[in-house]
Amino acid sequence: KGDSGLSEINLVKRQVSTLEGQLRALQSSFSKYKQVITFPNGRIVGEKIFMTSGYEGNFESLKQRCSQAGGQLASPRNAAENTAIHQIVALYNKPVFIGINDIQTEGRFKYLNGENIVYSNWEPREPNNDKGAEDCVEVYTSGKWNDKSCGERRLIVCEF
Ligand code: 291
Ligand code: CA
Repeated sequence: KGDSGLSEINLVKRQVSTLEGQLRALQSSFSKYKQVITFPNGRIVGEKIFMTSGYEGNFESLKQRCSQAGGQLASPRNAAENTAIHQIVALYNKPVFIGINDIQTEGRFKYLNGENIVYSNWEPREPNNDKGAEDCVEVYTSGKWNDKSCGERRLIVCEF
């Protein structure tokens, strides 16, 4: 046996340090790719990426486009996520529909998965279900929310 245990250890040490170098290179490459893909139409918050393609359509059409792309309509669950969406709204100067609605039960706003919302950012006096016909939610250029008819056309923002 002799010193074969020691040379095994040295072999593993060399492999670890090779992997450490490869990991550092991958991390720096990944961080550059994140910068590139978010310029200028995307934002990263934690694990989520928010992105617009510039497409505009009604709620159903936006929902379809996002899932077709492997994501879903942006569904802000906290202030940081709302800020990211607001920044995209401000960039285009166009309000967006988000993945929240009260289609199922008037006045009970839910995410697309049916869960009750955990965060909101309503404009004062909203939601008002104007004309009894507002079940979708738009983010104004102020970042505040308004309930709006799902048939209106709005800018798309998906989350991935
Ligand atoms: C008023 C408010 C909103 C409402 C909106 C729409 C306008 O804001 O009552 O809560 O969602 O009217 O009813 O609809 C159309 N088609 O213009 C108006 C300010 C932008
Ligand atoms: Ca409204």
